[in-house]
Amino acid sequence: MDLRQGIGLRKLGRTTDEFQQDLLSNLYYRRGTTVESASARDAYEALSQTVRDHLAQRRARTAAAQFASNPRWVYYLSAEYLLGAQLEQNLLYSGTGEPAAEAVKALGFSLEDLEDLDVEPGLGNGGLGRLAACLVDSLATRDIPAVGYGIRYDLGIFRQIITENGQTELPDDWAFQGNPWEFPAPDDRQTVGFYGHTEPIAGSTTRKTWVPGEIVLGEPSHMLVPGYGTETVNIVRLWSAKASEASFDLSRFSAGQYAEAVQEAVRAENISKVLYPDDSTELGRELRLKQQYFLVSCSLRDIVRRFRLRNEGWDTFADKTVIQLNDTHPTIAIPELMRLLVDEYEVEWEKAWEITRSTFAYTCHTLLPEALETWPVRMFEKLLPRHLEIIYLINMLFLREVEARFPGDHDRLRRMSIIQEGPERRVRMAHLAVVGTEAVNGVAELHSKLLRETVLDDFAALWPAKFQNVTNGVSPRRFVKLANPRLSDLITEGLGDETWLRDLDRLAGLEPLADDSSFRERWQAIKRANKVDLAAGDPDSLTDVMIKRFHEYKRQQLKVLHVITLYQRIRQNPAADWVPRTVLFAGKAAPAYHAAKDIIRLIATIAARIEADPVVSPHLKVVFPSNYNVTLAERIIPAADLSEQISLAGKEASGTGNMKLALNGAVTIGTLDGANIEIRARVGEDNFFLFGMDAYEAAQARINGYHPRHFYERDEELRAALDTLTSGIFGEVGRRVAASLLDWDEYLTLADFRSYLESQEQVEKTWRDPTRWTRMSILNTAHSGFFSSDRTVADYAARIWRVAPVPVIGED
Ligand code: T68
Repeated sequence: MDLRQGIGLRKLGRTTDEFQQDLLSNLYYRRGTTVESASARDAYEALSQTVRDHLAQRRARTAAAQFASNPRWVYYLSAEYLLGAQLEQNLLYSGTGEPAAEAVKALGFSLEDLEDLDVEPGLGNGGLGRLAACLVDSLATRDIPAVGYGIRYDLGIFRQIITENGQTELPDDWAFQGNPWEFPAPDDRQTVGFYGHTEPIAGSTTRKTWVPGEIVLGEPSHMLVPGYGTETVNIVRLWSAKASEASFDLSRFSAGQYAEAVQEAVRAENISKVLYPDDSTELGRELRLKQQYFLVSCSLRDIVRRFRLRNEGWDTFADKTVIQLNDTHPTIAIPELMRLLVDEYEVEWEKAWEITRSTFAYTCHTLLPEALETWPVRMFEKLLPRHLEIIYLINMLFLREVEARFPGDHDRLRRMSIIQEGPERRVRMAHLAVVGTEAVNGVAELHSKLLRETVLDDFAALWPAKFQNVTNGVSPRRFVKLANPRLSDLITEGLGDETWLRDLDRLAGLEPLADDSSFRERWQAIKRANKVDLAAGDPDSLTDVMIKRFHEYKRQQLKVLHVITLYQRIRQNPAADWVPRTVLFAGKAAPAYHAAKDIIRLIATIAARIEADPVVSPHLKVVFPSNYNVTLAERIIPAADLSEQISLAGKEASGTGNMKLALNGAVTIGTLDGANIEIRARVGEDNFFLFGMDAYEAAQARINGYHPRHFYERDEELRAALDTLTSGIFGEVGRRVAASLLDWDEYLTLADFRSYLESQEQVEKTWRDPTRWTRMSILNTAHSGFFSSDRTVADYAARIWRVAPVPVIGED
């Protein structure tokens, strides 16, 4: 039997009977229980294993086909993955949904009951983490040989509870009851060094020996990443830190010093203990740098191990390997690969540098200068002494190149250096990432352009061809098919088949149906049914959603000023014909980001006050469900009428929630920021509510001297809203938010207020005409096909990775 070809597996059955038999085997042999005494958890575990086995068979065939074709592999390095719940997705992707539902029913449960037990691994903060998950989905769907590498945090993004006091954070012990979707692979564990010192090697000027002072083990496990409508199943490999045996101090234990005996082991295992709840603000903690190096060191050794299975020379490494850096978090991979090649495998520095540069590519996800990672040189020196030496050498050679191109331009050298000089010298990770990669991309047209013109302008002048744009995308499987089954069925009926799920441009075929009144009615009825399911407010009200991380640049505070204005207008004229609205906020703030937490608390306070107000509450409701995550997003998005994308132009790199909402027929109110611009260009100006300054006007406004009080004084309603906050009726927190807007207003909220309100009036005018609104909604869906992450992956594959699909042949 030729196991390499994946032959010799008993084919798993897809009929209800066969599925039921497999489910029972898992219940008996793996759970060790019986039909009579099976709990919901037993049924959930047995079901998950049965579904997993179907994917594992495809995985075996995928691995065989991919190995046989000896392709260029895509390795996606990301500190974050927000994979979402797995059961429902894997039922869909394995095509076992129907037999599973039947088999589970025979056990006395429903699929929905069991899906409630399926905990989502919250291994990320926001858009960057969810993008990683959409890209691995699309890589598999496009049959591209790929592995995603990440960290298996014991505690994911904190669980959030919203009360009138704002946000409370609780630990998220997501795998407390085990994770049935994961395969441990202890044989592939790696050893990671930290601290220590370096020693010269006789006869070499570039090679050194690094003698680490601490050793930690990295243990991998992987989750299966199936493609949709194809046989490919790729993996995401996640690393857990484990203490080495030597770190247990037996003599201390014997002396009764129990805590001291395990101290070192605890320190080692802390590396993968918790995800930093950080979104865009730099957090200078040594543990975070340790996490980054831990991910990089384990993953690179695994990549090298896989490469060496074939006994090919280093000359072919970059032909067979492309490593995509998801933001700068894994950028230490650049000096780490140099260290492996030069110190451990004795490759000449120049050769190693050529290999390294043609192996890596870097995606930048921000424009906020404070979000560009830098690390103190002294921290690097202590934790990664050899890497710092390598960075110095890379920098010296790089600056020599700059000097040759721009002789005597010392200011340019200072600006471009990987090392930032000053009282505290720091390593600029974005500069290292640009210098050490073949391609650098932003995540939306405007973002990529602003990167070239502002943050990375000197680098774009030196290497114009290196800079590219790859606009983000989202998985239509998760965010339309799974999240919105009613709409998916209607789309399939409208288009005649389900191929749109793999070819999202086909949604354009819905355009003529926007003029079909019976189609519109059904579209509208689905939106309403989704609102009933969400149960957030009156299903006939305009459901106005702002769902994203809390950050001042995203301007939840602008939405708050709008809500207060509506509140006051209604109170002044209760009998008028108000458009009923349900304003839904959801999202988390970093626990140390006090200004963002203030805004959450203010919203909770306002929501309670409106609820208690008999004059206002019939027309306006504010809701703030706790613990926004992928699962909750999948419930809110299908119910949304209006999508709030109101960041200050030039600050949101792309946004991906904007795409998910448009695909589900929500109409956007937004600024010319990030991917909003591309959404508007596609859905059409008439089907998008635009307001506010553009990125150039916003930058100019700051330069010309921005005075928020000027807007306060000139706009009566704005003044009333801010005075209300200052009056204290919404608590001390209202005062603080008002003061920060009046005194500084970093993100020009007050400058865009009037334009935003006018645009909201257009929203209401349109809403009063259901035919017009529903047409807009349909056209948003019809013209959002471009925002599939399948297209994003195709762009990376063609322009950055230069890889082709490797199809996996099915059994049937
Ligand atoms: C987001 N970034 C961008 N960062 O804000 C968003 N940051 O515009 C874009 O659509 C998305 O990336 C995908 O490209 C983030 O989500 C983080 O979560 C983050 C995490 C750690 C440190 C810094």
